[in-house]
Amino acid sequence: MAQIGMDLNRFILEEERSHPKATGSLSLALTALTSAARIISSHVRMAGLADILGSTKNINIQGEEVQKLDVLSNNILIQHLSDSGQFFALASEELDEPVFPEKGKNGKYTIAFDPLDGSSNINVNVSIGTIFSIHKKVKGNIQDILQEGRKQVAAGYIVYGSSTMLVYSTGNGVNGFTLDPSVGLFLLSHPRMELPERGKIYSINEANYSKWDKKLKSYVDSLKEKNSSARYIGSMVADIHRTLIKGGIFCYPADLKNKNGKLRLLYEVAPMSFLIEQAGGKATTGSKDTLSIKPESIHQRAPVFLGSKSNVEELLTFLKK
Ligand code: AHM
Ligand code: MG
Repeated sequence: MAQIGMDLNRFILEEERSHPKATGSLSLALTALTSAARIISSHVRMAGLADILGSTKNINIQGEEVQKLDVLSNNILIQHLSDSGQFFALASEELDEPVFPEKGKNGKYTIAFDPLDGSSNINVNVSIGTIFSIHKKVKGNIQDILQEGRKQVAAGYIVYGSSTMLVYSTGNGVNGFTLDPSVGLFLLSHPRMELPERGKIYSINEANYSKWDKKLKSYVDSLKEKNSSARYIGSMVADIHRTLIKGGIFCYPADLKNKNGKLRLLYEVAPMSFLIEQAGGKATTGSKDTLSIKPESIHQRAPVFLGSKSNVEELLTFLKK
């Protein structure tokens, strides 16, 4: 059993040792990712200052052009993940097409990521995050990126909140690590995260109520008659982080305007569903298991309802009525 305070790199290596056939590639892949996360975190922490220092024609004090944080985060991830040599293909929310790094020709994995989710919240100092989803390379072509969520070998997020935390799973439970900024290490702070069987919080953008179908309306109406609380940050990473810890339900449904919802299957819905399931919860589109959808394109969207088992099952009874 891993000890609270264990360094993430040691945790990754110990997990690897428990798989006798592991070659170390996944450990190297995760290590590259966590290095990028530490650098992104330090930029996010400077966001307010960077804006002030960069206000004169966007040139900072070092004479460099100040990049928008989501572009910067994307560049940092592309560079670290490509240089690691572990990734055959990379897909990012910020890029129309996938990248096949020169150094990753023999890489065993593909990765899809949202470099800075919830970036509209940067200017108001609200939590934002990075989300990632890793699959094995199968045939060595673009189709390898378009695999079902169920086939993920690792998934997780980094939340840049009141502290920076990395939460991830390799299919053997979910563990959370908090960045100690004084030494630059992620330390195990939340071992074996598990959702409560039921929670009282529901999280949905109710401004879209008039566009929902009537079954969803009646579900949300019913919650108001019960002992419920509403919380909606508008940063998926932060909303999911709360859901993992406190339970309840998070929803981004399809509606009259967004026929497939808003969130992207590959780098938002699938990795978060994987974590929620690994922590004992449940994830659905309302009609099927989110992890069983075979993606057809990189930026495809999907409706999602996820959280504590009992809350999601209750929602499904409304949707079936
Ligand atoms: P982004 O990837 O462009 O930042 O958009 C995704 C974000 C999620 O973090 C959040 O759950 C959702 O958009 C909020 O959308 P809305 O403002 O429609 O409620
Ligand atoms: Mg996003």
